[in-house]
Amino acid sequence: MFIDEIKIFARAGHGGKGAIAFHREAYITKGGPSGGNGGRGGDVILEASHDLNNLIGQFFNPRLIAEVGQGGMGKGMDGRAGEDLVVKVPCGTMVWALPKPEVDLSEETEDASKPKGAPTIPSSHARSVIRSTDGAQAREYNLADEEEAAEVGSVSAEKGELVADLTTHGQRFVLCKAGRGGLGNRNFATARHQTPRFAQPGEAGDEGDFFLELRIMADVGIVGYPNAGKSTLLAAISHARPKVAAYPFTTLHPHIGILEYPDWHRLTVCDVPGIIEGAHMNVGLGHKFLRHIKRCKILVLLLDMAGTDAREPWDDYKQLLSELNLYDPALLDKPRYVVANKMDEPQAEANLKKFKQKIRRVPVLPITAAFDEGVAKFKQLVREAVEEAIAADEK
Ligand SMILES: Nc1nc2c(ncn2[C@@H]2O[C@H](COP(=O)(O)OP(=O)(O)OP(=O)(O)O)[C@@H](O)[C@H]2O)c(=O)[nH]1
Ligand SMILES: [Mg+2]
Repeated sequence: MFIDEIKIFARAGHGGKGAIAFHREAYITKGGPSGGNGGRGGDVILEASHDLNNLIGQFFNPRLIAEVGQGGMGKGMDGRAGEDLVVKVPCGTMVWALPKPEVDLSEETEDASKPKGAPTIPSSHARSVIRSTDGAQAREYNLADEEEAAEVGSVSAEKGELVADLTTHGQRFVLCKAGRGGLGNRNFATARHQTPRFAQPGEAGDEGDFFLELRIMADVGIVGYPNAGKSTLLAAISHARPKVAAYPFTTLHPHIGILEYPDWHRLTVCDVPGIIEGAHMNVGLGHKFLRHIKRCKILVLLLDMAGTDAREPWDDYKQLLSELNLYDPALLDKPRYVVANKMDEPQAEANLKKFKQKIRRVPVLPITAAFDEGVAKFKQLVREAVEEAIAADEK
């Protein structure tokens, strides 16, 4: 199961309460207040990790509750602090803070059976919204969804405010801050009030609903029509073993492969499901999974040059660009490379010639992914392309 969107609830630990106690010891009368302080609660912390590739951990454990602080004790003993809850999420996880449930005061007076002050939870928050790019669930995507700007602080009507973008391994974000422990009564003794019979309660920890969204961090994104051979290519260039089959939509969620070079250089490549005409209207698997190539440095447009199923490579190319543009025009600003696959098929050569006449400025690399032909050249091309893209970014 591949989970790239999940709603979670998080609550940091409540601070322990301060103790009310008085020193008792033989031969010491009126020993004075000795209530210790409560311990601090534990924070809920998200930590980006490159060992994970999806949000499956949060699917099975959507409630992140940190430990509470221990209360203060007599004899001046302070309570132990609650332990922080550190939850690992994959690199590329964006954290959206969902709006707090509204309290509808008008309903309170009408509905006497309801306890006072009970929050009215909008239906959208009432249950955990779990979406994945797996199978039929992918069709649940809301067509009205717009793609939001991905800068921390930006607000989306559906997902709330973007509070963090965890992109590098080890990066941490305090999702909910713990409450402080209360002070024990020994803190309140003064010359005029030597026996305070009160202490502070602990503070409540932060809590809230959050929406985690994964946008995979890969260097290269391979996009193309279904059956173009994207997964075959990924398998040829890396140790990844995505399913390859002669029917469309074999790949249902993104796969990552690591490209290794003799000098230990490494690149990550992302193979996403196939895109077809009308993907922006949710045809096929839709186009939501394209979020995973948003962070790629370069795009590889893989075309089936054999024109299987009477398709025209030029039409596929145009359609792909159009769908990418409809999803997010910024995708077309990325450096893109056209790779012509299935060159072993008889009609491929003629198709390639025709295709090259139409597309003059963009270089086309012919390969046969199934038989590893042109694959070494492909590896070299993407390496140079990624280095160029990084250099251009730094300028
Ligand atoms: N003749 C030939 N067939 C190929 C080549 N590359 C892939 N194929 C075949 O094309 C079919 C589809 O390959 P996949 O790698 O599953 O295609 P895909 O683009 O990942 O398809 P989806 O996951 O459905 O989007 C399979 O039957 C492959 O064996 C090639 O270079 N030559
Ligand atoms: Mg595939």
